[in-house]
Amino acid sequence: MKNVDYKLYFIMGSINATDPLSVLEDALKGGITCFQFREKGPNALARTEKKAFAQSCQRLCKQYGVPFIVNDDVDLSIEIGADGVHVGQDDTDAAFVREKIGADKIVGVSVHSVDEAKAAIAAGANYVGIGPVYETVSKDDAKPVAGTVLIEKVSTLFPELPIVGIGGITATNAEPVFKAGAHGISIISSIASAENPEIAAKQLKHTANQWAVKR
Ligand code: 3NM
Repeated sequence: MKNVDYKLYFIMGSINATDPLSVLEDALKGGITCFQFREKGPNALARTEKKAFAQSCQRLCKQYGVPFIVNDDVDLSIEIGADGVHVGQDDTDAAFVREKIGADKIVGVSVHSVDEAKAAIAAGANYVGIGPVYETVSKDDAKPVAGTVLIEKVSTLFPELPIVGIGGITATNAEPVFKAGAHGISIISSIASAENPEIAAKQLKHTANQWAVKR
């Protein structure tokens, strides 16, 4: 999977919306460019239910030609033929993920320092996620708000490495994330909790198109 467009990267699990499949379809209609299936937390689905829900999300993404990336669950990603896997620092080791899913798939890693970014590149990551840029309500164990400083450092040191900013990003506060050097913005609540997810995605896409540097 080369040339993935990370500009508007939507993340969702079943706990993030009352009707998650319709939210995902609306988000796809609104122009999201990448999707991460993140089934985490105390009320998250497991086993067959998780797989069935993942496959429903995957079908929708295929319909719209949008890459479908699984958070952390390497076995599930292989079983259903997902386009990639995203891992955090406390999840499965990124080099192991790359070895298991192969060279053609996408590996994404959440990083919180230049050293972690270097290690992610060495492990074969295709992109890194950096956050939380702003206050987030969607991740219980989120690190303290970090702003855009690390995005700027990593993009200066590794200009070829796609970076997505994450945490509390909305259409009105996304500009500094792109200006710091991010290729894209990763979003849960400003799409999943929006009154109209399609319009929310369209507004975010408009902002992203306005500020994303042409590469
Ligand atoms: N990871 P929202 S913040 C999944 O900082 C996730 O690594 C983060 O959701 C990190 O757009 C986060 O609702 C939640 O703030 C992002």
